[in-house]
Amino acid sequence: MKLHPDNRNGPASIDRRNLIKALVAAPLACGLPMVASASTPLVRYDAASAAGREMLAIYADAVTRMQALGDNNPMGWLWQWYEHFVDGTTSKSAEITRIFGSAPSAARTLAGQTWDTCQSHSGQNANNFLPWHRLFVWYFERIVRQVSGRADFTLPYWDYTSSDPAKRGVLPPQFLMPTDPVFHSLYRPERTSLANNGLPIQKYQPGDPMDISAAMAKANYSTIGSVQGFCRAIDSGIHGRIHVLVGTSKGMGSVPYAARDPLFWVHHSNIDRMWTSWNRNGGQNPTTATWATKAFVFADTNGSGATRKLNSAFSASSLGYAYDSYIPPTSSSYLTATSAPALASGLSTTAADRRQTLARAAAGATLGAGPVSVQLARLAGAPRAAVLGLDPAHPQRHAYLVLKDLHAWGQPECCTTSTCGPAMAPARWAKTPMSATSISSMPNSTTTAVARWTKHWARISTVSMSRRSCDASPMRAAARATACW
Ligand SMILES: [Cu+2]
Repeated sequence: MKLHPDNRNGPASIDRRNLIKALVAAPLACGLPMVASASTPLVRYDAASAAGREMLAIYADAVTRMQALGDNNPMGWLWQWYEHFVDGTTSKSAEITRIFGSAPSAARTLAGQTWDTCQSHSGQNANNFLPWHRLFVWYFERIVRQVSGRADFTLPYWDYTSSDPAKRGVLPPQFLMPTDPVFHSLYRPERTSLANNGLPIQKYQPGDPMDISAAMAKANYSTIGSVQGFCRAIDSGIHGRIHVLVGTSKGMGSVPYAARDPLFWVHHSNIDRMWTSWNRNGGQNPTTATWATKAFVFADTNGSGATRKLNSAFSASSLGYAYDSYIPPTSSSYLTATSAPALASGLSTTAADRRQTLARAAAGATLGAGPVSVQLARLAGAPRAAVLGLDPAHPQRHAYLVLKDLHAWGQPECCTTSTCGPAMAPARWAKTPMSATSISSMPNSTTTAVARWTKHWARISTVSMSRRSCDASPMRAAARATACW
């Protein structure tokens, strides 16, 4: 099957889409107030700012102190790491027995309540991801205040999506100094060479892995049907990409080791800032969130346990903090691309939506290390005279390849990337660049990826995909291709 303009019929008539306007109007019309609180919120700073650098020095000292605390201390480094996930070479029960023995104790009980509780990397409700990590980081920050004796401490954020090339995907230098008298504790060896050499971690990745515009433009917090919501888009998108591009399978790149790296916390501070920014830009958290009444236990200051429902973490200001800067609303041009997943689901967002699925693959495909070709079959009724490229006279028209149900079964350290391009196209189109799609790094997660053709092309019958892995871990993924405009 070939999709191509049928010149005998002349160019297709494609009405201008009004969807973009509708999508833009909704979030911007909300006009959320600035962070307001009866008491002045503590401010989390960009790690690259003067205030952020000051906080990193306090942080580095606290990390050293926490590492020196015993494994049985809820304010210790190992404990905080284990609240996220226990060392992958052993198990929670084995570690509890090793550290506490079998005699009952308050700390032993608290370990049982708090360890291995990270959300949502083990099949839990995907919506738990943002509030659970907000609370996890918030209690950690309180512990750092106590350990450091600095009541004014706030956890800096690593602004890896900054448009500043010196910051975009580049670790803060304080994390790269293994022999520095102040910052040595922020270094970990279990990172990729790009990360620990201070180079952009996305350097050899196709496309723009630091682009969060699609996620930030999400209209809903929750995933509805096959339309991914903001929480999942962040979790399986930029969040996972940072993990696997920074860390090896014994570090940030693997859930059981991720929180051992001090970088984890400034990464999640930035993830939390994305959520706060999305809310400020008009994104609404669920109001009927029965899932969010689930309570979790965290270690707090003085080694005590604290129980919190997830929906108590729906606003940063209510927890007493703010950020020194926020991510501005996504420009309307980005919404062109982000609206495509709605199309992929078969849902028509508005009556004015003129987009149409033109072709789809009959079945999913298993991705391997080499290219896998998928045949695109034109749908009955799809216009033959499809304009599937950039037309200077009609800049609003675009063609998309939508990869649905991208699903990775591999271990989380797998760095998975699919690249797409017309495989059987004439030579002059063979190198047509497409934006890269990154499959979630987390196991058993499913996502939708959208790639937009950025050059003219007129004919495509096959899409070629492959995956790349940071290591040799086995991985499978299935993908379905749908062409739309
Ligand atoms: Cu994480």
